[in-house]
Amino acid sequence: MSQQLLVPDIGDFDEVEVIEVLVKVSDKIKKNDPIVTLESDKSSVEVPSTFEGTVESINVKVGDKVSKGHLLVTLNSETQTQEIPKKNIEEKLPTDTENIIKEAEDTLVLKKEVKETKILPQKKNKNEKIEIVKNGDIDPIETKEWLESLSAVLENDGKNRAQFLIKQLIEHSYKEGSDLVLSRNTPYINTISPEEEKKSPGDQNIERKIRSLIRWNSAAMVVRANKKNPELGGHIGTFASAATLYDVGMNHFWRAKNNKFGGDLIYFQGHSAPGMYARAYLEGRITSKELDNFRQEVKPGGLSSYPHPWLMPKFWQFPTVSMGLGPIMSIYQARFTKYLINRGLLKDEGRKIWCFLGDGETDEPESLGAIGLAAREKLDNLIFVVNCNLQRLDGPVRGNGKIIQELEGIFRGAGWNVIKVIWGSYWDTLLAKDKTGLLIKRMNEAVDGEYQAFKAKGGAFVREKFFGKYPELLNLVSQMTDKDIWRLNRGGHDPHKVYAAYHSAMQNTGTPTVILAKTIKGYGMGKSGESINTTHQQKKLDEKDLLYYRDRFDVPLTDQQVKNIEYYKPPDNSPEIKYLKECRIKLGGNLPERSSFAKSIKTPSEDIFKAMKESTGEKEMSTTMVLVRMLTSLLRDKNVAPRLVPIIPDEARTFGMEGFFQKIGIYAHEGQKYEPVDSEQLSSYREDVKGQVLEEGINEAGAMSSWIAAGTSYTNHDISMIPIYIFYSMFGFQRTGDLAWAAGDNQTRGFLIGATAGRTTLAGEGLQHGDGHSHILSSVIPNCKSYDPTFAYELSTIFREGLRRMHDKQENIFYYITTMNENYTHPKMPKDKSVEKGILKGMYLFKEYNKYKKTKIQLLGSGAILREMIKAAEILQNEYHIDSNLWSVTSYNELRKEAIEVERYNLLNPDKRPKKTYIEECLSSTEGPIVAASDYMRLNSDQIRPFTNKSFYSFGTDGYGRSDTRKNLRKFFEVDKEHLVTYSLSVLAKEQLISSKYAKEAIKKYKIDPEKPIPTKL
Ligand SMILES: Cc1ncc(C[n+]2csc(CCOP(=O)(O)OP(=O)(O)O)c2C)c(N)n1
Ligand SMILES: [Mg+2]
Repeated sequence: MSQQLLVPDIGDFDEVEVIEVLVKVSDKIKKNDPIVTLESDKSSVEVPSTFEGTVESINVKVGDKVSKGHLLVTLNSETQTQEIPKKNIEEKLPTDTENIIKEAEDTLVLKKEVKETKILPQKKNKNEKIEIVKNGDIDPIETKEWLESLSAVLENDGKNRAQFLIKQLIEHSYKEGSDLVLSRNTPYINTISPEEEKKSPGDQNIERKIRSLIRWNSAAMVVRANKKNPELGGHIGTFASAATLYDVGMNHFWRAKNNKFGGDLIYFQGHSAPGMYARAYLEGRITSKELDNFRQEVKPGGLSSYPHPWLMPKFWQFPTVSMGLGPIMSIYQARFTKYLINRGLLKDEGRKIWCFLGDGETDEPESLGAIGLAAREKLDNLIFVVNCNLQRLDGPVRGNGKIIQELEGIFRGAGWNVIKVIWGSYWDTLLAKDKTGLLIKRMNEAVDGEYQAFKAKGGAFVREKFFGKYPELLNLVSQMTDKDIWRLNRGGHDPHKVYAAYHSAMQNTGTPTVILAKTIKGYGMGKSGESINTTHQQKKLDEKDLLYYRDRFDVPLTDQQVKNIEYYKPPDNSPEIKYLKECRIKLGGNLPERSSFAKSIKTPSEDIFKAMKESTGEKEMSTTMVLVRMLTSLLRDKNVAPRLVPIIPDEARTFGMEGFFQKIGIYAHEGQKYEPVDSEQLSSYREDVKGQVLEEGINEAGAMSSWIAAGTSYTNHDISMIPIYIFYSMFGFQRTGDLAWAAGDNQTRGFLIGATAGRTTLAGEGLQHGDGHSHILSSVIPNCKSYDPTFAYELSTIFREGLRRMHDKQENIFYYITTMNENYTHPKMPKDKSVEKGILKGMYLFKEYNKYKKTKIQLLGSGAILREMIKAAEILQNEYHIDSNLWSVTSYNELRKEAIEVERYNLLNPDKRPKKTYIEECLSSTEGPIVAASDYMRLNSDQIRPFTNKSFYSFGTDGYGRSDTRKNLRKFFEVDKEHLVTYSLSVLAKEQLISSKYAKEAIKKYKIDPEKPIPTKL
């Protein structure tokens, strides 16, 4: 039977243009196959078929304007008529909703029951004096009874029942009107009780020996480097505090990538790098010569100061040393792993993402800023380990408080599974022996400033200041020597406790886990750096300290060897090395190790980009729209389509990308539990567990982290993805520049699109939005290629080349491209072969004005300002008889990079024939001075000034932006056609090529005020 396919509800648009008809008569089409592409003045969207069938007739053609209800095609269809697909909302209520309803119902029943049976306590007379006895307890006997009841429950029915009852009590107290905020904190003791601890299967003796050797070698490499040259620096204290945390992971938990398994991903804390090298040395992956080249990276074979994949691309996977970036990137890594799994692109192998961070590092907003997302998205593949050595660089992290408790509250509140590893096994007996509850009380009371001092000042001090506060506690330790007290260890240094915590974290499902491990900064460094405020920067140990360190960890070196600061590596057939290697073999291989087995993605054919290379005729469109059109076309390329990862920080509608919502869906790990309010519309907000778009909300740092995760998927998941992160250009490099730098280090491959770009192009938004410098900022990143195209064919040429270089040829570069929201017509791509090459190299001759052959000028225009320059060239020709070469400069950054390379070559090869820079190739044999202008600061075009050997004048948008019309803004910043004409005339006069009267006349004609201050002062 015949079915009519009509234009569905397309939102607030009417009379939209058909820009593509994607079917032909007698084509067989399936449901959801695109029929036509419609384009409003802001966005383009494909209309999918709502039934299967054969096309009988087509009722529209390209260029037609259609509205809702317009007949598109008639189909001969076997199947039944179907409306625009409504969401697959199951009749059944989502489980969570059911649970909420059930909980509410239970509450009602409970409330009723309680009402009936409740014996109301005698209300206390308001004026009655309540006597507060010791410690705020008005009725210690009653307290005792309650506690005894709880103990009985714990003993008879276990901790779950006890927890249940406590939860009931809390809920009940709220229902009865108590508004006390009950603490999100648990006491200052380990989360896992000794009875619940999973015992390590490892050989503790041998593991201690191995750990001691790693400790020694890592300290030795820092000390040796600094002996060689104190400039080199390095850290001993961070790894000294974290050695056990890493060792337990390396020996028992972290699985490497191999041909059977994708590998766990470990974000190592930047300052503990020496420890990773020291282990790799024992494993035979790094030589002693390389250890001696720690922090001497200029010659090949040096070891990088911190984890930098750029510098050690076969070793380090994640750059973490700019504090806060590791944590946020790891969260989005865990989320992206789930994204790949949910989209069916990656096998779910239960891989984990571990991130190590310092307790001081948690003060970085990036460290904690995304923990809500991790809980919301149920990232149970994520484990944070916070090394709580209570110190940062200058001193204590929370001298007056307790960082572990603070973090516990924050993470618990966000919905994480929190495991505190505070006390080592030596404390277990004491805690069990203490029946007064005073030990926990004292533990709760002492602040981190005190805990730091306890580990700096010895056992007698701890006896006096910690236990000495209560006679009962003094009594508790009366049988212990000061040495015994000193040996009371911290959880993060106890391999049993750490093993139990890691094991428990591995079992946890439904939430991310954070392990808060209490350690000692500079553990083992003695007087020279254990738990003192200067520990962080300690990079030298004198002979006495080294001997102490050796003895403390029983390193089998003679005094002389210690004095020589020799490394220690047992023979390969020693039990230690065999054990170490066996552990890693069991866990699949070495860590850290970076590799990639990803296949390249074939560059899409030229056809996909064909439409972008044609003239748009009368039709005006912005480059942002061109980009969206191009992405829509790319979604039809079977190689590229599944790999595209559009990333948007809540701006899809600004950029006209809402069409993607319906077409490829928004990723949502729980699918869509509600019918979206706009479900009838073509661009309805469709969330889907297989959704492709990462809609990040207002979160540029998160979006950038997602982009990095996707752009490094080729190495971390062995599948290349093509992330395209689109943002307000002002909130890109300026906002998240450090992440962009880390992305370069990480060899991220993908596109950053600075949309609504240009200081005068995003007209109404003003000072904080008008971007006139993002290209300067992007220029500082060595492997970032940035472009400021004007026309559709320029943009599509650059984009295709990006795909070819990054994803087909697998080059470690990324692209920053600015797109604008100003609508204008786009010309056809010039035929000349040099154009494509020029677009990619940074400039090409757009047009030559050569009518009068008297006076000539070189005009360089970019991005939004190229069109002003075109108009200026026409005025100069028509009104002043001045010829010009008009160049479209797509990238000053690219031009400069090439020029400095050529210049350097020429200077270093004085006897060879000098090479020509591309700038020279373009400009050296041309006539007249150069006038260059862009919508960015003058510094942008000034970049090529030294390479032109000509008079060069830059114009740009230096100064704070402001909101106004584009015309007024361009006049204000002096980059409108009138100013460009006037400045050109003035430049020609200065070069004595024409009389100055023309410039003077133009200043008058265009009402330019020479007295107006420069915009940087306004
Ligand atoms: C963004 C950033 N700011 C500052 C530093 C300098 N810095 C390096 S380590 C450090 C202290 C680290 O303390 P913490 O996070 O507690 O780590 P720990 O060494 O104690 O394990 C500081 C301030 C940095 N690396 N990154
Ligand atoms: Mg610290």
